[in-house]
Amino acid sequence: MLSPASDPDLFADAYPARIAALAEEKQAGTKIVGTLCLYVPDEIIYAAGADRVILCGGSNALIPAADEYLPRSLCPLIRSSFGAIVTRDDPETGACPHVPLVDLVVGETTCDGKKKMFELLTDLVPTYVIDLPQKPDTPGALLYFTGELQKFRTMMEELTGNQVTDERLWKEIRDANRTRRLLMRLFSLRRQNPPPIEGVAVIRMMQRQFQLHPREFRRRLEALVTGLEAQQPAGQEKAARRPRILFSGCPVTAGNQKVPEIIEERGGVIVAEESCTGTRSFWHLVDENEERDPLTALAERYLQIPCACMTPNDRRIEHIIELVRQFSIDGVVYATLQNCHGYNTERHRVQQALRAAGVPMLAIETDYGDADREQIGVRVDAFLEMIQ
Ligand code: BJ8
Repeated sequence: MLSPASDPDLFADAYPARIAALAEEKQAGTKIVGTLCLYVPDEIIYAAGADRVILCGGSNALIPAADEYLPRSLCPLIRSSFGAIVTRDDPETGACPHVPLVDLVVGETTCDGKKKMFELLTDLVPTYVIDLPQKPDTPGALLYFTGELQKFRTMMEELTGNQVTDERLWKEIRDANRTRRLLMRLFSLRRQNPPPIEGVAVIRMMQRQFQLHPREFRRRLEALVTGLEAQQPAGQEKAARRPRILFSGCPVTAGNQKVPEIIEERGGVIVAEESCTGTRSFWHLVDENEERDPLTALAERYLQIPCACMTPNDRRIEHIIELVRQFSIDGVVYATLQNCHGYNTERHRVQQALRAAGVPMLAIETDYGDADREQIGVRVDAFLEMIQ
């Protein structure tokens, strides 16, 4: 089984090369866009001839710089992301070499904390915000979001000086769907018992999805998936069977794998992640029927992402139950960040649905610090023992 111990970070070596490539691209005039959410369609950014990096911060060290501007009652993801931007030109504290390369931050109206953070960002860096309808199933939501994507398309044309033609959009849609299908194949392999790869290794790879150029990510992913598919299933291990865990909740940003690490160090194995560093990033494809308007096809797909900022969010509950069945889950670890009201409040409905399905759940609310590592470990031990 591929584990972080045997292969600490499957795509780590790609990051330094990526920074060098971004710097060269920027020198040559390519615009670099920074995003913080799955709802911003990469397809439009790449169709405009720009490049994209993720700005979601996972480092605790960047939070103090943000606390000069933001209340401590925001989630660590927002504070860390903001900290990376305010320290972008400081060689002492600036920890993310890709942040100073960004020409435009593209935000989105998801949770309140992010929305207000983007307002402060406009004083620091050029920032554009896409308005996301949060009742995705109401009549008019699709039309409204398609209009927002049209405005974003125009914005990208102005930024880059390139026309975002339908032809370019369809090419990017096809390419992004190829990556989604590869991820689907990777996750299908994890239905095996034991799975051929551990969860922490997958999570670290999924984090790279948002840092690397999609072409490079897809090339490496394809090699990984075909390699794993070529392996014979290991069959039941002689050693004790490890409890199969569904990890569900807030995104696991780079630098913040504490909870997944604890689960696997203590004997569980994560076989699927219901998060933005998991199924939410690839579960739905964009319709490739080129007789349609590509922006409508994109809007349709992106509105299906079941983030807790949506209401009602039955789609997410149904997806969790679907994953529990497909991946033969023994227990769900529902891991959230402190002060993330959406995911923390939605916990109750997830718990109810899992109880009705007879699946145990452990809820963990944490931050980016290490102070609660031992305490979480004790709770994970008890949970794994209970479900074994
Ligand atoms: S699609 S999860 S990336 S919004 S953890 S900042 S929700 S208070 S990151 Fe997210 Fe897009 Fe949704 Fe995914 Fe707010 Fe919660 Fe913080 Fe969050």
